[in-house]
Amino acid sequence: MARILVTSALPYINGIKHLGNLVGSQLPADVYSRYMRARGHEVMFICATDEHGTPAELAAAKAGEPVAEYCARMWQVQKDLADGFRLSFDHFGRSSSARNHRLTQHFAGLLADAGLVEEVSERQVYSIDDGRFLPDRYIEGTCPNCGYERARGDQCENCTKQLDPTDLINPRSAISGSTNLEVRETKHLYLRQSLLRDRLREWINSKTDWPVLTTSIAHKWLDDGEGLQDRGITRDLDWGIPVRRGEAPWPGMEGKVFYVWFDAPIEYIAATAEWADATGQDDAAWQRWWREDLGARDVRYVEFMGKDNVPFHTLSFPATILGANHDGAEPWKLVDYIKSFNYLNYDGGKFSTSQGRGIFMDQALEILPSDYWRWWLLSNVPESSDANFTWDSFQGGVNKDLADVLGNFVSRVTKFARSRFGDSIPDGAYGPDEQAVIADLGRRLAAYEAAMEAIELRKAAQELRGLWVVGNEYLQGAAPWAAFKTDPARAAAITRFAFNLIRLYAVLSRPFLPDASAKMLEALSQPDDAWPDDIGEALATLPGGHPFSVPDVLFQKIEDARRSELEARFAGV
Ligand code: B3M
Ligand code: ZN
Repeated sequence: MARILVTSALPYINGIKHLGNLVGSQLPADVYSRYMRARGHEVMFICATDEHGTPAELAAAKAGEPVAEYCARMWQVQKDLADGFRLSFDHFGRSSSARNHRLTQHFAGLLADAGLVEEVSERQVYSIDDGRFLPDRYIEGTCPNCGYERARGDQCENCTKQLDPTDLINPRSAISGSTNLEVRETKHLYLRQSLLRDRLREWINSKTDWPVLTTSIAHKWLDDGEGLQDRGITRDLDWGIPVRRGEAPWPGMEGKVFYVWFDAPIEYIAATAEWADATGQDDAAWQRWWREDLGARDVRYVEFMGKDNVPFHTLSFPATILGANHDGAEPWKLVDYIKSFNYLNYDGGKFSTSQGRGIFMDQALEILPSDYWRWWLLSNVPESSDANFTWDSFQGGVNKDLADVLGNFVSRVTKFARSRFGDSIPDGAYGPDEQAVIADLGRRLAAYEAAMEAIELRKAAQELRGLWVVGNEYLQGAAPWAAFKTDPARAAAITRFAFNLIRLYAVLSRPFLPDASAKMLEALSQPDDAWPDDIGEALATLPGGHPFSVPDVLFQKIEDARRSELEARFAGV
């Protein structure tokens, strides 16, 4: 049994996330966590809202609410949606927690003690019309790297380059749109990441099994030298974690807060501490996940994120972790594997919050239950390239995979058995046809497991579907409804085998389709639901005489008229 720490990129607090956000971190992290739990491993699955910085302030201002109240309200909204999508976090924390305040200040102190923090008098863009500095997202302009016209002050979302507000061409205030800007001096703390370049390079070079998407982005910014420029880790903002050096004040930094990208990844750790607090445990309970000297050496730490977050997780956050142990102070856990994703597009274009284009998490759940979305999103997850959501493709995935293959199998078997054999599974011994299916399923299960271990989720979804198809083809060929007329004993054996297939599918599908899986197990009166070691044995679990019920239809088909109606409704303005 292994110990696996899983984190999903923390969704910003500034609004409800769309399906592109969901499929780029939280949902794949959930499937992986569920799978690893099912395999008997000890899993800690952590997520939280990312509440600081300019996105939170701007969104709260727009909503006309004090930022702290806005964040508390939106945390609950995001938490409810996460529950709705059955995201099985061990803890869904808040980066504004007291734990994160303390831990972020603690890390800053360690970095300062190691000589990795310097005070820099820097030139920041000041908006004369807004009467304030414009850090990060408070400023927009043209990316000097790729020419994208809506780059933000901290990063270009088009080419992923990390930016400084003063880098932008044609800058304007994101608050007022004003271009009446000037550059003023202000003092900030800088993390001297450049001193860690060699260690970071060595570390990244050692990660030969990482997805190319992850390492290519890391190398792009590592090798051009710019990604590891020393960067400001403080801001002139009110909302955030006050700058302190551990527990001590930091002279000269009064009234300033840490930069959101400094405290957000630390929240992965702090949220684990929040979990320990919430479950009435002591510090040792969370430290054994994060501190190498306190039990975390045998933990495998896997991060999930969209590609725009990769620079911060391959360079900035590791710089914090490595820096904290620069002179052997505190050995915190570095990530072992970073699974990153491309973008999901909506009908050939970007999802857009401002234009109401695409589907947001709340809307999705109003239309159909979460399993429908989980299945389409995961079987189309943007792993090797960007993916594209269309209603046509969604309808196809739901109708063909879920309704026609899995749902239909469950319904045919249970209804047939009810009409011929009553309310318990008939008994019967398996023959050569069943043995052939067992051999085929054994090979396919191995491929499914290999894909899950490698976190190749699109492939895993295909393998899972393949497993369902085998059952359907078997049932079609064995035709118990025909056999019943000539050889009822044979029909009984086929039926018993088919019930065992339902149980097997419920167990294997659970990481992808937790609700459907629960319904299938319920229809089988909650049988043993352990992951199969041996397919032959697994398919002998349910004996003759075991009670069952006929479940409600597992998956409703999406009719053409409904698809057209949804297409029109979400086309945007
Ligand atoms: N909140 C960005 C995003 O939602 C950011 C991730 C933080 S992970 C520590 O894409
Ligand atoms: Zn760019």
